[in-house]
Amino acid sequence: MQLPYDFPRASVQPLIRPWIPKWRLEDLALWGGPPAFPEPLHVGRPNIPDRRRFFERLEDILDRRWLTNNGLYVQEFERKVAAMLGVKHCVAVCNATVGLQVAAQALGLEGEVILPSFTFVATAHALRWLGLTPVFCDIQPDTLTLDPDRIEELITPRTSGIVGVHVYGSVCDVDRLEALAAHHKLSLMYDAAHAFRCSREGRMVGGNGQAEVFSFHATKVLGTFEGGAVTTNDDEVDRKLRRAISFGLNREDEVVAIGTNAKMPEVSAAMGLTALESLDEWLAINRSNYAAYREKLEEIPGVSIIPFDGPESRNYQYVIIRVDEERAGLSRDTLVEALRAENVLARRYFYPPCHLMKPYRPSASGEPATLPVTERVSSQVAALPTGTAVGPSEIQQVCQLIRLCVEHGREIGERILLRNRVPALPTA
Ligand code: T4K
Repeated sequence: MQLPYDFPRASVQPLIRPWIPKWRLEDLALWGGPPAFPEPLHVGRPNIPDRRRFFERLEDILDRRWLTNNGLYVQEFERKVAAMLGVKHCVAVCNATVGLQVAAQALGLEGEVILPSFTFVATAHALRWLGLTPVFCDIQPDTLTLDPDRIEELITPRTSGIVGVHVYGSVCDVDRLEALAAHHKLSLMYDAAHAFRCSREGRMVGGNGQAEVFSFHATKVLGTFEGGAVTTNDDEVDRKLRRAISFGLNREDEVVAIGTNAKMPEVSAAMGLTALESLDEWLAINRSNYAAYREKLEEIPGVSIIPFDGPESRNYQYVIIRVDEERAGLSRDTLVEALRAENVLARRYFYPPCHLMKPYRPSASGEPATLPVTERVSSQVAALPTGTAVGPSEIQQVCQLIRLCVEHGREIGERILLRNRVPALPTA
């Protein structure tokens, strides 16, 4: 199809972002000077695929006047994702939050469900929205995923399932979780929002447990504006999912179950299909950004990058650092404040942990959950900008800023304290 307009085809954005080099404590924007980057450097800047291909698909959708409800593009997207992940069924959905809900419903979860507190709040909200009780479990200090050794103590007669989260693409100990779930006759599903194209022991995420839920939100490595997918190898779960995402309809006018509207529209599927064509290129950029950060951060005391080494497939969607306040001389929060002043919009993913958020905090009479690893990690981590909108020179500058902050860690902390001190009221 010949389009009447011309769009740049490039899927990688040109990097024309000048920055101000900073070498001295006084240069920091914390004290009111200009930020290192005139334009903000975001975590989660979307990857933009080939516009011409996308607009061709869009024209086709409009020509055929089939905009949603299991259209041809959704079907093709589902087939391609299932084939890529080596899983039998893929059900495209409007976002991962609702995807988690329809998956939980398809698995028949009820009562209490065990999940990590160290996750984006959507995992907990999805369950709570269905009237389930999230029971928060601690994580392993190395993988940052559900600690299988802490699960059994949380199982009660009301427990119906476990929801693991492959946080940052770090894949849960799926074998041990599988064994635990089987032993206690619990359902098992995964929040795989971060784990598209990640593997464990050579097995792609997608077929673990009874269902896995991916996010294709704009900020994810593969974005469909909003979107997600539930994958499963179980025919019955697939059948229930397809019914649930479309109002519980079996046929045109036969409603056989409680359902919702969780369908992915054609425009999102068109975006997803176009994005799949650039995915390998984006993964390579993410990997090289990760390597550049790792190399530059290696020499900075107290700041470490979450390791993703080894032969596994990773999407490197998030570059996560951990700040050890003792060694770095400044806290994660102070470092994030300093970076944000420089227009490096680092994010505290995930802080606070869910169990300390208002809707999930125990009531005055309740027993507070003790999740020491979660609480420590959550106070130390920050996500740095990566993806196709970030290049090597920007990474170099971000790392230089981190180095500068760590070199003057204690002084920065003291100055911020002084600056924030409320002046005493004059006495009469
Ligand atoms: N489970 C887990 C473990 C998750 O992390 C998530 C979502 C879910 C489930 C639920 O998935 P979805 O229902 O969303 O499919 C963002 C995303 O909205 C959310 O999808 C993601 N995880 C979470 C970790 O991050 P916010 O509130 O932090 O996003 P926001 O709007 O601040 O955007 C992040 C940055 O990206 C901003 O600095 C600006 C930039 N950005 C964002 C958008 C949307 C852009 O440059 N362009 C854009 O179009 O939640």
